[in-house]
Amino acid sequence: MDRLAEKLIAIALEQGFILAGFTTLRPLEERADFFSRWLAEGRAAGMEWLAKTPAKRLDPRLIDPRLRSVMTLAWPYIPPRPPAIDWRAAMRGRIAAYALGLDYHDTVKARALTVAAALAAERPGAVTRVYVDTGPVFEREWAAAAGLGWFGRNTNLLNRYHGSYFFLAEILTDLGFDAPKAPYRDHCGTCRRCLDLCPTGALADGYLLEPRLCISYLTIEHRGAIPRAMRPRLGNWIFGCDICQEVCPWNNDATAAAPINEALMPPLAELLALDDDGFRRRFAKSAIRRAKRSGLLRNAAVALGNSGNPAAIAPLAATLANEPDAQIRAHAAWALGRFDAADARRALEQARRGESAPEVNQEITLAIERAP
Ligand code: B12
Repeated sequence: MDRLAEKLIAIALEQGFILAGFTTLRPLEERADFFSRWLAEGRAAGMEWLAKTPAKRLDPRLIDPRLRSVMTLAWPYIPPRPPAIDWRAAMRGRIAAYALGLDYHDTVKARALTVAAALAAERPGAVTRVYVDTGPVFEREWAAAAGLGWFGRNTNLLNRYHGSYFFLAEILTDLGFDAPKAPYRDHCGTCRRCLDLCPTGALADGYLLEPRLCISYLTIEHRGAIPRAMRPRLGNWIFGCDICQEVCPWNNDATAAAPINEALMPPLAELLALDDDGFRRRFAKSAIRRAKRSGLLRNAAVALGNSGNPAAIAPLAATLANEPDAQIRAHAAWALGRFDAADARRALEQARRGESAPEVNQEITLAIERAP
């Protein structure tokens, strides 16, 4: 490795990155068929931005023809260790560990920009373009090619010492850096825990994820109604999902050493009561704002329905009666329909008399009929 590469890796580690490497940019020809099939099958679902510039995603030099190589970086986050409480009794939701604290798009990008600035200081005039999930870049592909880890069966990038609880960032540059001599070996072996234990069956052999079944997609990216058949399967996940990482043996040690974190399980009724201002104040700097208030409260209503706890009926009834957002009312109606209880039925019948949105009325009717 040349001296500049070594120096930049040292700077990246000083900044707090745990892994850094380099590789040469090239067209990802071996992924072209896979990706066009993936798009044609509608797997991008509501993430229409994934389909926008497929050629650039497959060949970053189309972003800027001067680009020659990439420095890839991994930034760690605290693995999930929720308190061992019965979420149904406590009516607590579950959020993915990556979403705790400040939004990584901002914090990690700031650190990567510092590394890019160091590169530019060493080689004045060098072109640098920094991404942290902020452009048409197949981030895991470049990280794997740069030797940071292997493409796991759960489709996350995995490293033997760091598992997968890290974010990826890239500095694309016109400088030439060498790729590692040998690829990082695949260590999934015959393990299929992520495939077997995904509650919605979103993962299949062949590094294949079906976002339309993935809880992470449904709770973060999906807009509009959550398909009825999927709602019971979300359990209490209200933003993202960590199951395919939690069950991965390469994450065991890190998880066991992590502190218990109450914030992974926010009280559902409290979330359901957030108005626009409350949502903005609470999540202004968090990745959770991506779901918007409408998505997060929709998810909280579904989780309260899944809790089976009769104490959830009162907050759901209040939402059905007073919530201005029809999508949230519709999911509150569905959730009330999960309870075989007189007060849930009364709330539904009362709401039906004043409800004007057809999609909410339909949910109310199905809920009163206690349709599956
Ligand atoms: C879209 C997206 C999602 C979507 C789709 C996920 C997916 N697997 O594609 C949804 C919303 C579901 C999602 C969920 C999550 N995501 Co996400 N996501 C992205 C994003 C923006 C693009 C990914 C992408 O290009 N998908 C397109 C499809 C085609 O990818 P794919 O289905 O995995 O297909 C690839 C493989 O199948 C591979 N392939 C095909 N054939 C073969 C053959 C062989 C031999 C091999 C090795 C590979 C291979 O090629 C395809 C292209 O790489 C990236 C950031 C980025 N710009 O790269 C973050 C990113 C992948 N996500 C990230 C994270 C943290 C998550 C979650 C863990 C968040 C959470 N806790 O809820 C989950 C994990 C779910 C999972 N198992 O993937 C991190 C992953 C970090 C890591 N260590 O890998 C990234 C890199 C963001 C970041 N900057 O850190 N995500």
